[in-house]
Amino acid sequence: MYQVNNIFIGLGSNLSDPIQQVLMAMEALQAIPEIAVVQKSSLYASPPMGPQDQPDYINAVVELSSDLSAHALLDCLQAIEQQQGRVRLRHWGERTLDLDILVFGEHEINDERLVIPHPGIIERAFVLYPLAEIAPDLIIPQFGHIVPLVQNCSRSGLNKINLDLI
Ligand code: ROI
Repeated sequence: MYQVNNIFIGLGSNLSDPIQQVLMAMEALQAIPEIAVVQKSSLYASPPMGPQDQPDYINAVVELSSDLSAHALLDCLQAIEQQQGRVRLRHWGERTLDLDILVFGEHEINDERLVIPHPGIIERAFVLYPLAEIAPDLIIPQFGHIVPLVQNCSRSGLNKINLDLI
């Protein structure tokens, strides 16, 4: 197995104490022997994309290195979602925890389980801004350098959270 660097995971929650959901998911990732958490973004609050009659989200991005395949990593992410009691009430609706593989090194994957790079990256401020915070030089396969992507994406009410105040 060889190590893949520049793996980026998006974290999101808007149910059951979202800040704790995201922090616990970061710890759960750190506890997996085949995964090294290289960087963690700040936490961000954002209004929902999708139906507006749901709570605001907490979002963050982490950078990993791992010798897992993308599909084995997805299995790990889904196990963490389940351990944290994932519920998802409706399509584009509220959820306890969402963990998405945004970027998997240079790899491009498109099959029934995974589309990588994640197609939502470029239109989602709650993904792009935390990603740019920790990887300002990132070049995303298919989408290019992160700087113009961020410049073309309105913040849409995204706010960095100061955890010292909580
Ligand atoms: N909206 C925000 N702000 N953050 C999310 O993580 C998020 N996740 C989703 C949908 C329902 C699209 N909306 C979101 O899956």
